[in-house]
Order: sequence, then C-alpha cells, then structure tokens
Amino acid sequence: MDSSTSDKVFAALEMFRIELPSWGFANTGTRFGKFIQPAAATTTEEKFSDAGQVHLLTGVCPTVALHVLWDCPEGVQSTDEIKLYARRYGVTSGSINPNLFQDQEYKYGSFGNPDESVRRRALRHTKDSIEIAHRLKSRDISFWFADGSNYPGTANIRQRKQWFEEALREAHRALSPDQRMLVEYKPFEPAFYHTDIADWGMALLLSRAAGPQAKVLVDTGHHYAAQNIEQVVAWLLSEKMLGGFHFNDRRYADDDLMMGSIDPYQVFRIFHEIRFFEWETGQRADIAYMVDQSHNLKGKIEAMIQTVTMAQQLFAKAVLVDGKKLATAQKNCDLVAAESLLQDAFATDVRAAIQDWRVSKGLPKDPLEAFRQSGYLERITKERAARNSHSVTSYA
Ligand code: RM4
Ligand code: MN
Ligand code: MN
Repeated sequence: MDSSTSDKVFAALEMFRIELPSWGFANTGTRFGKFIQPAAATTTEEKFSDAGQVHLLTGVCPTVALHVLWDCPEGVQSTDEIKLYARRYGVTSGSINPNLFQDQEYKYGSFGNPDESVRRRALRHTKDSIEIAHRLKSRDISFWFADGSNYPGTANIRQRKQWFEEALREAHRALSPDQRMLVEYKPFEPAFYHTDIADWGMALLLSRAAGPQAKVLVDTGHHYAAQNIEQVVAWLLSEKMLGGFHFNDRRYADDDLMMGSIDPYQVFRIFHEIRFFEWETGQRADIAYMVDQSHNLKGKIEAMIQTVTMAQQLFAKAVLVDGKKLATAQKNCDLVAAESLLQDAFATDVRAAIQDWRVSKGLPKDPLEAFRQSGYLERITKERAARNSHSVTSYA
C-alpha cells in the first residue's frame, strides 16, 4: 500500500468512533430459549466493565448505549451510580434507550395504545429517559417502538399515527437544545400484521412532526431482504435527517448477527454514501454509529472486538473511493469506471495499515489476541459463573 493510501486510512480511523450496546454483553437468546454464558454481564457495572475492555483494546468505543429498564433500575436515581461506573471503567454513557415494549401495560402498544393511561405512562417513561440522558450528558435519546398489531382490522392505523405524532412532539418539547431524538423503524416483529413505525418514510414523517431535533435512526437489520439500504441512507442524508445507525447483519429477519458477517459490501456501500456526501458537500455528516447486536453463541466480548475491527476495515475501505474520479465517471456515464472505483476500494486490504495506526496510538496491534492474552475472560468467568447459572431473565 502506498503512503497516500495509508494516510487516508489513518485519517479515516482518527474520525471513526462506534458506540457499544450495554445489552450486547448480557445473556440473550431467541424466543426458543436462552443459552447462558458463564462470563456474561448481569449488572450495569459488569456491562461497563466489559465495554471498558473493548475500548481499552480498540481505542474507538468510548461510549456505551444504555437501555433504561435494564441498566437504570432506579430510573433517574441510577445516574449517580452510572457516573461512577463511567469513571471506574473508562467509558461514558452514550445514547439512552427508553424501554416502551417490555412492561405488561404495553401489550397493545405504548404511544399507540388505545388506553390513554398507558400512553401517558409511556410519555412519563420517555420524559424520565430524557432526564436521565440530561444528567448523564448524553446527547441522543433513541426510540424503538414495538407498537403494532397482529390481525387486520384490529387497530386504527391513522389514529395511532396521530397519537405517535402528539407524543413525540411532546417528548421533543422536553429535550434540551443540545439533545437529539432518534426515531428507529422496523417492518415487523414483535407485531406481525402492522407495525406503527414500519419504515424509514414513516420514521422521517414522524421525526419531522416531532421537531427539528428529531432524526431517523437506521438499524441495518430492520429492512426487508431486498431493500437498498444505502439508497435510504443517501435520501436521509440529502434531507438532513440521518441521525444514527444501529449496525448488525442478517440473512432472514432482524437476526442481530455481527456487522459485515454476511454482507460486508452492504456496509461498505453505506459508508461510501456517507463519505461521498461529505466529499461533495464539504460537511461532516453528524451521525452516531452504534452497534446493536445480540451474540447468542459467540463469546460476547470477543464478538464485540471482532465487530469493531470489521467496522474499522469497512469504513477505511470506503474512504479510499476517490470522490472526484467517481463524480467524473458518473457525469460521463462511464459505468465500468464508476463501479470499479467502489470495487477496487472494497478489494483493498487495509488490515496492515489499521494495525500500524493502532501501534501509533499505543494500542495492541491485534485487539482480539490481546484480549485472549489479558486473562480478563478467565477472571470474569470465575467471578460471574455462579450467578449466571441461576440467571433466568432476558437481556438485563
Ligand atoms: C429492537 C431494536 C432496538 C433494540 C431492541 C433490543 O429490535 O433493534 O434498537 O433496542 O431490539
Ligand atoms: Mn436497533
Ligand atoms: Mn432490532
């Protein structure tokens, strides 16, 4: 690799940060059951500790996304404890995720529930989550709703849309000027007939209705199989409405597999659209990159390190596309030249340059190997195994 290429890789890595989900370190499973890992985190402190390890070894994951119900058992009162963990483990709290889907009250929805008292309860939890974010100095409050219905005719779709508009608008009023509200969409699951925020267009309209600090969050696993996600990304960029990502990969539904494990070219194409937008406009796109994965079978910390390494590689490859050459090829309708610019960048092996960058930062050249050598996994396995053998709850 020539020095200008490795300079580009270095510059790309300098600006690339990715947030880890606290729930990625906890025991998870499928609706058919859960396989308990002896080293999984069961407390918020353990999640911070594990995320701290990933950041220590990779240097690019300074924040942890928190799910309010699972990580802030005392609600707003939990924030002092969380600040302490942040200091102790060297990672701070990132996006705050209200939980509007797990309590029994939400059986028929949260903001879309026909029962006004449930809608009010959902709004109270939302406002508490905004206050938690405020106290933790977290900028983003990320909303994912399970709201929907299972059978035709059982829900008033237009009425629910209006309730969502009203509730999101009210939540938006509670934001401080530096906060953002991110609205995530998903086509199905857990609802199997209609989902209130099923796609990016619905999320976009609701964000616009909520107010200027609301943006759309793209979870890469939340699309139908043939969806052109990078086109969605390009449109949201053009509308100045792309707020963040939840990265994961899938083959069938919302599989929450590791980013780039099934289709790395897909992630590359997403990063390419973002970089091309930045090149063309001369502006940095203000996007929160986050991981949203569930490692049911792989070791959780190893899987997270593997993910971060993959994310860095795909981002660095996307930076290698020459914007000027691409614009010229597109203008001239030189299809082969244009496509080759993407393919050549994707085919470039950036791994050695990434290792050099790590060494230049005093980080381990191979974070996965360093983790295996560190003894951390053996230590937490010993400490946590007994508790995990009794663990019955999901996620938290
Ligand atoms: C959903 C969605 C949310 C995540 C939950 C756990 O499918 O991706 O972002 O918080 O799962
Ligand atoms: Mn998600
Ligand atoms: Mn999901």
